[in-house]
Amino acid sequence: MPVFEHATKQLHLKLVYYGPGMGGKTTNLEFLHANSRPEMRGKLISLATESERTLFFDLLPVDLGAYRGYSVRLHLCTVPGQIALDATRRMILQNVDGVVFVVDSQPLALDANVESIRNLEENLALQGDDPARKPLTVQYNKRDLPGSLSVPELREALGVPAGVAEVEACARLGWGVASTLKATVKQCLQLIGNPASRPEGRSPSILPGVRASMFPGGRPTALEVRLPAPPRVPGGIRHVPVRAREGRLESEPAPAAKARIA
Ligand SMILES: Nc1nc2c(ncn2[C@@H]2O[C@H](COP(=O)(O)OP(=O)(O)OP(=O)(O)O)[C@@H](O)[C@H]2O)c(=O)[nH]1
Ligand SMILES: [Mg+2]
Repeated sequence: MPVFEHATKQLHLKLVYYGPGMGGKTTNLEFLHANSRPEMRGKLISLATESERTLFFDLLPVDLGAYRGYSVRLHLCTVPGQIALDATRRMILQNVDGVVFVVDSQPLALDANVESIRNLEENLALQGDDPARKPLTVQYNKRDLPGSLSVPELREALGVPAGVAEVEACARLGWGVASTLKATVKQCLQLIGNPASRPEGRSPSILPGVRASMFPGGRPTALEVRLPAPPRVPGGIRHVPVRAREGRLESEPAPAAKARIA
């Protein structure tokens, strides 16, 4: 739910990176942190275990610049993908404005992707949100790995309907990371329209139409989502061009248990 502060002309958006464990959620935030202008971003706070798994969440505040006279402050969060940490995921999802679902494109991760989508739907519904009316971007990550499933294969297996924003990415090298963020912010700003016309405090972030559910076993029929023309998305995130593909990337050695503030 975007928060409007009219006295200071500020607009806050909370975006949550969701998806299976080890899919690349934290890596997205690390890349954004490393490649956004220092004056535009806050500290990246991460609480991870020895094996790099997010134990609680990652949080990165980013100033996006001005949108219709309001400064836009993004609060980017990741959930922990480990199945057991569901209570934490529910807590982090509260008041979410837009979701980035990070898909792990490897064949062995397919079941985990599906499980995570179901879990996202359940947790959104538990807090009273309609999953089919929440701004959403599907990021097909780890496209650099040989043997990855193709995007059409993943789209079909995960039931991603037409109308959902999709981005291919290699978060490790930064491909598609900024476009994923921009696609999600754009949807949120489309919903807001003119911030000055919104009441002070929180407003709901709900799509005006109902798209097909991408959630297996969810709503089977699709209605078109009709949105107004997209507004200009302010700058602030610098996308670093990525070098040529370098083949399979092995995981770096796991650092010791850490609570990081970068
Ligand atoms: N090859 C490759 N590796 C990636 C990519 N994105 C992330 N990784 C690696 O995948 C591993 C897991 O990435 P994380 O970002 O920690 O995954 P996560 O989704 O935050 O995992 P949890 O915190 O357990 O939910 C790390 O070793 C990353 O370097 C990618 O696009 N390509
Ligand atoms: Mg993580």
